[in-house]
Amino acid sequence: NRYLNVAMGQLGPIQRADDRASVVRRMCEMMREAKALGAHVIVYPELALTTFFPRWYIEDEHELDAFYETEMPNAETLPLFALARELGVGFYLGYAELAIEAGRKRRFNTAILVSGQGRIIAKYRKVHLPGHAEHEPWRRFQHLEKRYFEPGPGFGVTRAFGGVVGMALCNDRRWAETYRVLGLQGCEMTFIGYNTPVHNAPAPAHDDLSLFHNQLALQAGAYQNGMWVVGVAKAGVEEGVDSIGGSCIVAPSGEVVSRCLTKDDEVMVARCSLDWCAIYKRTTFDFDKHRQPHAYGLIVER
Ligand code: ING
Repeated sequence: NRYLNVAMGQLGPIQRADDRASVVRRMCEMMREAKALGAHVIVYPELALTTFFPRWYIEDEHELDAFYETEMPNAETLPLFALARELGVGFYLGYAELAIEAGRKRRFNTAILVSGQGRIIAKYRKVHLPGHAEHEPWRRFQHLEKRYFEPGPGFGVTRAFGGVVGMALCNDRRWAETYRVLGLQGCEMTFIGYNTPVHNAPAPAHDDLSLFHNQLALQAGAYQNGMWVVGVAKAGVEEGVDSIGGSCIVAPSGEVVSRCLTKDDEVMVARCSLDWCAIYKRTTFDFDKHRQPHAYGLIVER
């Protein structure tokens, strides 16, 4: 049995004044906890180094740039990479990426996969950007991911931790296509960090269902593709805005095998048998045997 011991590194709120060093200290403490619990890898949230800045309409470009990383690792995050190498624990980390490509500034909502040797082995740029691109003052708070990020090129998998691992970010988890594209590449476990406000301005009636919808999406994706799914929140009240917790680890059966119970920094673990994927990928979800792509054209037409 290929067991992968996974830790959720759920973060509580990060306030605007909390510098990256203080957040990295929190994450290092959680990595030590995860190691003590036998974890091989720890999953941190989306945009884990700063407060969720897309909640604000930021006009000054320098003010906006301050929330992005121009290189990774960098001075602030090096301690996390060093600890990963010292403990032999890998990690998934979400952050805002500012890349200068062909002389142009490009901004992505990014996640990286780092090995137990402290080396970046994969990078993912968020595909599904929720919210809006222009200032909408009618909202209690903004959700300007369509303004502050470009969509990434797609979903890939990496051989790591003894299996086939994939990455996604936050809103990606609500779209069946995310999991299917990973599943078609043989993905056995997907890491997904998220920042999800309890209040969804366009549909306030859904606020009471925000935890349910989070878990529903993760469970459906896992079961329908015979893969493990690990969803990890940045939770609690940041600058007056409350975000859900609900971090959980879902088995290929669709069952939740571990969850965080608070809305603060919290480490919870699960012993995940990657071999458990096979009984779903070889029966109910044997894609080659059962799928009918000729009937699915609408999904990729604009
Ligand atoms: N956040 C939210 C998410 O998809 C959202 C945005 C909330 C969209 C509720 C729709 C409904 O979980 C991010 N960062 O994508």
